[in-house]
Amino acid sequence: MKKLLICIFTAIIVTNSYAQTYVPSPANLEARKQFQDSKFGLFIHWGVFSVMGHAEWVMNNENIPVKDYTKLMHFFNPTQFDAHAWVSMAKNAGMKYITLITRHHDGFSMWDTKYSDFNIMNTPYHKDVVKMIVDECHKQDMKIFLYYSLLDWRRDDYSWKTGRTGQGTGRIKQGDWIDYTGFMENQLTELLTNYGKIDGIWFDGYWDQTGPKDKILKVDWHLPEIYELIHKLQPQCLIGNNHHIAPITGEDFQMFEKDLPGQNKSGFSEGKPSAELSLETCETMNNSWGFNIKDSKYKSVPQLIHYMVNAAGRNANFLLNVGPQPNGVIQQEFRDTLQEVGKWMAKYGASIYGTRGNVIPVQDWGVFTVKEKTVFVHLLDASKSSLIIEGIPGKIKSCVLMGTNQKIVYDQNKSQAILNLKGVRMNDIDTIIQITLK
Ligand code: JFZ
Repeated sequence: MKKLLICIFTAIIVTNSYAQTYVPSPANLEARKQFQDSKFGLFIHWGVFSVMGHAEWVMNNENIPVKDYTKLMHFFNPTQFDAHAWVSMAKNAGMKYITLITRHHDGFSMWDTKYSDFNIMNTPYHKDVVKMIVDECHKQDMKIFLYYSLLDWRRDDYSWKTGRTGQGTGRIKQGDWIDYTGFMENQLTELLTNYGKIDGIWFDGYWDQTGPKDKILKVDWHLPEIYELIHKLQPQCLIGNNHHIAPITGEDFQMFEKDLPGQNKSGFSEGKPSAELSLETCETMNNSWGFNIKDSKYKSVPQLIHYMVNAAGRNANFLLNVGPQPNGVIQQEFRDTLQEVGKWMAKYGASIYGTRGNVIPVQDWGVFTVKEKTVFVHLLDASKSSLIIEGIPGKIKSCVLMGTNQKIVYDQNKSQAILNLKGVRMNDIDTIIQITLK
């Protein structure tokens, strides 16, 4: 009994001290830097929901009972899936990391897990997709992040009664929260033990247990324990959580869903961009995350490049999503767009990779990215004939149109630089002026 009490007290002290005093390991700090340098990633929303072609919220939106939804498992057979082709596609698009759904809100596990029967090994496909993709990423020097949903529309032990969603999936039994959080810890332990190096965990679903108005949390997510577990298993592993509030202790990057940091256009992102954490924003290629056969509202190549440039200028990575089809093929429209973005990245990537944003304030005509002594001016508004720039961190040595020898006429005084763009050939997507400082 005494021993047990001591154990409980130490556990409380350890978790509390973790919650207050998370000190990222040197490996973690280095990983944050590399993450910021990588700038562009591929988000993959894939699972049994893909079979229905109505995106990843179908179970909730169509109130499909658990016992019926479970049947989808028997139809998931992506015979044309080719991990090598997917990772190569991301590489050719100029992406440096992949964030893969391992378990979305429908509770389907895309890997060989001991802790749920609703998993990829019980499909006709019968292969560990997480392993196939992680292995291929390791081979191709692509960083790999794993998306893991805190919310579950299927399990009885999830606190579904207090949830905002998942009320129509026919659950009757009351949740058992300790069982549920233990289940998540077991699954995360598998993911961080059996697959080699994992670069990050991308949590989602926290918001399900907050009041829509009061934002009061209805459950204890056990985040200090979960975050500590992850950092204990893999100290370099970066933790992010799509909770839409200010970062919580133990997190290493902050994410903005369908939003440039600081804009909160979606109304989702209430947390102010953090100055210490790495930032990321994710966006869809059409209007859906998971495969949606009815969605053909594709964003154009210039739109997506603008989004990436705008993210980089605000010091954030861009995580661009695809929702692969149930046969394992990523649709042609997405592949074509990614190929075009890749061509742009091959030409102008030096103005994006390894740079930092927010060094010079964002303008209504564009943004700046900075790398050591180089400032890249990204002019996204081709109607400008001159630019007045305040806050350039040094004296200008040279100023050229990126990728050419064409000199830009400029004048710099103490407070500002004026660039004269008369006669400068504007680029339809992004006119990049490369300034080298003394
Ligand atoms: C979440 C997921 O629900 C979605 O399926 C996708 O994975 C995306 C990247 O992240 O999006 C949200 C987050 C919050 C709400 C809705 C969708 N919300 O607060 O209602």
